[in-house]
Amino acid sequence: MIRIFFILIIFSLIYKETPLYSADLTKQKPITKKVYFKGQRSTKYYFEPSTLEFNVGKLYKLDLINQSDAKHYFASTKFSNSIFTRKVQLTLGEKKVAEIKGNIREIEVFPSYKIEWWFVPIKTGEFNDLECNVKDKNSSISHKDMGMVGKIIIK
Ligand SMILES: [Cu+2]
Repeated sequence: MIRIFFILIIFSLIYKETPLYSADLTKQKPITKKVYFKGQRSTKYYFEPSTLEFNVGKLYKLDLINQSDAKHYFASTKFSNSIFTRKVQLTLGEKKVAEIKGNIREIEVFPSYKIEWWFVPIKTGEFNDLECNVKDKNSSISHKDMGMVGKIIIK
């Protein structure tokens, strides 16, 4: 009888050590980062901060917040090729409106709105291609040429 108990205990210990589950990096508690789109027509548009840093393997919720008078793109091909997107989420106030899933290359946000990009960086690198290619309504100069550029670092 005692021997059977002993065997059962051994079995239960072996079971515990065997990884029968699989780790899902997208189910972590997210780290929130914010980037603001700022500026004014005919003068200057910019990302604040203009340098963003992330770590491989962590789940991030990046809030893209447009506080300016124009629509803007958050676009970096190299960055989007180095992450796994869990979702892009639209909320109005506290209310969830939509979740978009799949590969995302760029996001456009309209004035006074915010969108959340949930992702896990999967490759390290330094990317200097963050930019907004919208053209200024008055001058037709691209926001990129007005200063709306940035750098993303994945460590
Ligand atoms: Cu812009």
